Amino acid sequence: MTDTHSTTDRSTTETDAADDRDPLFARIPRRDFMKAGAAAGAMGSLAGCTGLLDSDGDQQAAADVDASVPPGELDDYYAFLSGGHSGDIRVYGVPSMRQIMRIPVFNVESARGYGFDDETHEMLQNSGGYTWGDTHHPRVSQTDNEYDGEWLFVNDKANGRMARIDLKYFETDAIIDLPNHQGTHGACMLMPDSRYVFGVGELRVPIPNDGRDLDDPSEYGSTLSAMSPDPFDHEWDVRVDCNLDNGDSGKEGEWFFTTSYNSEEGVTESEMTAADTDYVVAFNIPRIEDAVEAGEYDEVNGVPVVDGTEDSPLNDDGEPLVRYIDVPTNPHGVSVTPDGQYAIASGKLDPTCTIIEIDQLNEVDDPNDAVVGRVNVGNGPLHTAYDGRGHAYTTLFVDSQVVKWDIEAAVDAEMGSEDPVIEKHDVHYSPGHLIAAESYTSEAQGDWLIVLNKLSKDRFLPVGPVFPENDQLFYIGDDDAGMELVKDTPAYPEPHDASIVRADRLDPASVYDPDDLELDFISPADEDNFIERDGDQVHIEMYNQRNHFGFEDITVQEGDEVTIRSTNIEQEEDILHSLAIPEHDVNVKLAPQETREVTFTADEPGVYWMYCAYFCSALHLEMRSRLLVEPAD
Ligand code: RUQ
Ligand code: CUA
Ligand code: CA
Repeated sequence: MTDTHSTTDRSTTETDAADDRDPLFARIPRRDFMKAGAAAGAMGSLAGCTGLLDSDGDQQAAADVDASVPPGELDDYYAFLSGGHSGDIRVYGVPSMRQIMRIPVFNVESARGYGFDDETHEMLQNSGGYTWGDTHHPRVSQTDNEYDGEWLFVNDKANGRMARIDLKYFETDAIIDLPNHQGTHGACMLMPDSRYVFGVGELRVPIPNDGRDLDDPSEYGSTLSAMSPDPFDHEWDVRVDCNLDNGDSGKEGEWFFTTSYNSEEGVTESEMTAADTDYVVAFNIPRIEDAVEAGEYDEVNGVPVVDGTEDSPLNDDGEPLVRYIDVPTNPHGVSVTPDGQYAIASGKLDPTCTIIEIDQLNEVDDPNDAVVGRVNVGNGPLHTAYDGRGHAYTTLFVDSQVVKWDIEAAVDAEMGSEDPVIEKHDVHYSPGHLIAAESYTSEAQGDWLIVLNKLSKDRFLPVGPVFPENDQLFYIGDDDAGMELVKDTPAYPEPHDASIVRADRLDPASVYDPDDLELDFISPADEDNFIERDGDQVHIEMYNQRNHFGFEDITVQEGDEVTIRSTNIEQEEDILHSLAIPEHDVNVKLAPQETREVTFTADEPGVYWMYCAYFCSALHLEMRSRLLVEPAD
């Protein structure tokens, strides 16, 4: 053993204040990472490393990194991964890559009763009534360019929505339907303080999309939508003619960047790939706010829409609202470096990444003069992450590799040079996003990197023609040894992006605070528990606990509309109950101190056993009461 390294110790040194700030931090056990030099040779070949080259051009062996988290120990990081068209968010621990939880967002999900109780059902109904969504970009709120652990926001690429997840409860608590979007793709907040949540509209449509201009694509457009985080409200849109794809924020509260792959304003693949260049679109947020303030907008679908198109009079003066920077054809990801200096766009159809110096946008007349570098990374560059030590890591979809390159070297090198490339590492296979720990903040941790591969091919036991994705964990903390692949993790389709957040930045509740809930707490006191009839509506309030519901029998009439409100009065963490009613599609989760309400129609006479679906005690199966539905006369 030649060297010892502990990621936990590292975070402790950097943030001693965290120990005082957050009692959770103290609960995270210390783990030592052993890097055994003796094992280095074996690991190098095991990892299939194609490339860290030393000065003589010889391949170096990667070091051995232990990413295991033994039973009973906790991870150093949370990773929040999007579930793609599963519509949810998955929570992993890093580095174990154990899936700890799923958070349903745009999907109805029975294990957590999401979409079944009246509140979550109405939230889904009131945001369009869709039964699915396509989550891509989960982003955690920041204060001073650091994760504050308050909220997670995520887009719905399927139906043009944004959702907010409350990280106190790991639950979706608000969804906004963006009326001028069809397909909200990129998602991010305005940094440093998450003042706006941005949803980036990908698919160009007529605005409003009410039957006008059906076959006149030149009239279509896209918008960038801005929402306030809390309360979660839609504030304004900016309209552009091109499409918009991925997005990321500068660190100074001024610029927000998106890519556009359809500057052609085409509708077919060949039209959308016709031009040699497309855009990075840079939105000047204070200028847009001024325009909104001055009433310089049209209201469309109830939303102030500011004209940010290239010919807009608002873009005429010395300080345009929106700047259009030419980049090689059909770019995809754009991400801002942890120091806030550069926005880096990945070329997708072009083998380069383009480096834009953000400060320059306030200086130059021609926004193309803000382009300070272009590095040739390889085929199909999609997304770029950072280690905080001056390196960028870009996924190469076509080459099935991750390429590590030096950002300053790329600024110094000639445009299109390969020289800044340090290392290329195979991944398995066809990577989309990659995410380094806290790389979306100014506090990039530089230890773990997750690569989200679209194809897994031969990496797991076969499960039929629908393959899992492959989320690969890399250790990137040792620049001498190079990137090291440490884990393959199968993923249900299909994660796109993620945020990796130091565990001590979150402070989740383990039981509900009844004051946080809209519905009143129902105690076991007699006066709290009642069955009330008003015409053919029956309202029931009852508590529940191990091992019974507040009423042993509830009798209603065939055709009654029945509302049951129930509180799980347990104070002990991890003791959940539920209220499930067979043949009535009723399935409400009740965590400790939680109150929920559900409404259904008792449309068939008979006996129905209301039961608890969480295994809550040895008498869990006996935790059941009867719903007696009397036949109508
Ligand atoms: S975008 S990799 Cu939303 Cu790249 Cu999926
Ligand atoms: Cu309560 Cu099972
Ligand atoms: Ca194009």
